[in-house]
Amino acid sequence: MTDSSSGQIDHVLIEDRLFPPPAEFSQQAVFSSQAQYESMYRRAAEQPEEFWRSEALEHLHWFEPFDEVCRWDPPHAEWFVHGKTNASYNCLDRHIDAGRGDRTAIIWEGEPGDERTLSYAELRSEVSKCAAGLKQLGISAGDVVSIYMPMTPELAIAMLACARIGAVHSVIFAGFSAESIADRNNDAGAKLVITADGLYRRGKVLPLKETVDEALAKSPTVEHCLVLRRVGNDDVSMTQPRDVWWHDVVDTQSDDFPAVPMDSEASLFILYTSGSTGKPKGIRHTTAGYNLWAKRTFEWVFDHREDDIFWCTADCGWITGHSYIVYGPLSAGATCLMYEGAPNFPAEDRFWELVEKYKVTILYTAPTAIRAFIKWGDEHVDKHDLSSLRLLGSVGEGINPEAWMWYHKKIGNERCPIVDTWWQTETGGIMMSPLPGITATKPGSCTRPLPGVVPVIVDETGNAVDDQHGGMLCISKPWPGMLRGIWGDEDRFVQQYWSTVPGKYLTGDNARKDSDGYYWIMGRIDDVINVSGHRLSTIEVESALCSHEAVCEAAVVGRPDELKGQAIAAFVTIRDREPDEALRQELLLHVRKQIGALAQPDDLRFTSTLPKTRSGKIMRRLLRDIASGNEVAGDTSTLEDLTVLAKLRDDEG
Ligand code: 6R9
Repeated sequence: MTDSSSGQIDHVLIEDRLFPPPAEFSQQAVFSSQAQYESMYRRAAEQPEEFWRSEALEHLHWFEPFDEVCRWDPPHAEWFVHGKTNASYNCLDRHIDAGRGDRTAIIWEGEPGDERTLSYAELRSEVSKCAAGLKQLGISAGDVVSIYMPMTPELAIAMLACARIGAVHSVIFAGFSAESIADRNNDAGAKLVITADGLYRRGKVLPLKETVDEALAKSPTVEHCLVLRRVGNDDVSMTQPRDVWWHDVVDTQSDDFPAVPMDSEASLFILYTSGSTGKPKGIRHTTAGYNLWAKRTFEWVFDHREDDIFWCTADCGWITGHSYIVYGPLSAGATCLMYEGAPNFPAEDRFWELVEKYKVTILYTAPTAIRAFIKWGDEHVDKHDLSSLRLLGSVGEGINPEAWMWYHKKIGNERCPIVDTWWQTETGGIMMSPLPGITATKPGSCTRPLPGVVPVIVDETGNAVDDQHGGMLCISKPWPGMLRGIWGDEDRFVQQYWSTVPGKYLTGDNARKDSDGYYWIMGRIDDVINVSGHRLSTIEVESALCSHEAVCEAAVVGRPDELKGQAIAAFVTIRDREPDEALRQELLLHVRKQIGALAQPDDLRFTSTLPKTRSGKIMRRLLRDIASGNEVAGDTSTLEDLTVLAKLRDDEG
């Protein structure tokens, strides 16, 4: 351990397992030698203009060429200045122009088991009709359209239709409340909301339109609501002339609507992320830079090949769905599986049934799902043939090494590389990840930065820390996919991301670089625990707990302590065993053995659930309040299951 007075984070967890890529994978990979990566990384860092000029010319369609690659006036970047392109053109027309319109773009399965397949040509027809429908509803370039829809092809179609006419989409995850929708509509000044008559979730129908109606009562800027018939709920109330049906306005249009040439820096979308307190931030991404970043990171990290069936299990309501269901894979001409429903409906093997049925080759999912699969038991996996899989990905949270090992053994059959991809809504696409053909992976590390990403880890004074020490992760150079702002809030943009270390992008995460140059994300800056002057990362203590076979999930937080400054409180869910005092003692001892007495939790509570965001991230902020015996403060609108807090209090009793 090190002296923590400079604000560095102590690193206590040792992980020395190493998994080189299988030879048969490397031989055919996009990146097949370390030298290829090194030279590309160097070119991107040393001659960014030249590097990105040729990337942009090769990988995007240009209606009008750009005259400058990057104009960087910190914290403002413009990429491919004065060029004109269109993200929907890059996702659709480009492939059709190249004679590949018959290729399958989207294979979709609904929760009840209905199926649809759309070729690139068919998808363009649908997108064109929707674009024409939007025009008819008075939407033009620059207008904001909120999309609150189930995971149907029409959700992707609506996004691409906005892009086609230059409207700015703001996708709102279809689990948010009326209040949250209204907040987002009002913040963005949305003119149109696209929704559906309902959404299937675990066999039930959720009344989406009702929720939207409630939101629209408080959304004065919205002029129209476009409603897709998904569940056949004809009882939905349609307020004339505001509300119109998709089948009346979209299906009747011509299927030939040309993409509008858009400025490189025209806003493509806004996506709201929860701040820890206060109102959500509308992260703004623009056209060319984002599109290029989504495409290239998809191709690099997922080693995309012609015959792949790529399945990203995220919802389009999150950035992962934007970049790796829609813009990345479609720009790359990939075939994607899109699934509407829950992973445990009708049974806990639904994902594995889908992998087997559609012969999925690349699976991209989140640690929260992996932990749920572990909890549900291996028998659900064992029922299915997963031999089509060749590559696995993880995103959203740090993946605890034991969950990584389960994913590697049980899903990957020890032959599929795992790409643990670190990135954020703000970064537009993946920033750090193994390249599956060349990177030897270490469970729990997102390994190294992609070409164009220049990370630096700093202490509280903004000075770079030495390797092996944890500190705040910043990005020192602009990259094409970076956010361009927070919608309508320039001050917050500057203050939140660019003020702590002037001129560098502050990610809000802590990280450590090891002696091989691999990065280890150590959790959010706000979650660091300070025990007797030692600053500990939540994830390391959690991973130590998770390495005990009885533990399924763990969350640790600091609570005030008179002697030590902070004490460690752990919340643990377990499997295959009844929790009791003996197990509690066993777990405490286990942590002590794994990472030392200093990191041993002072409190350890068993719980049946942990509070999570709607995208499945553990909300440590709420646990901090509970551990300290305080009322839960701050915004809880992103909490997935509001009953969790009550349950945690009950567990306490
Ligand atoms: C893509 C996405 C971003 C935050 C990020 C970090 C956490 C995401 C991670 C990871 C460790 C990974 N995070 N991927 N932490 N390892 N591979 O999730 O975007 O919803 O904006 O969240 O998620 O804390 O800062 P977003």
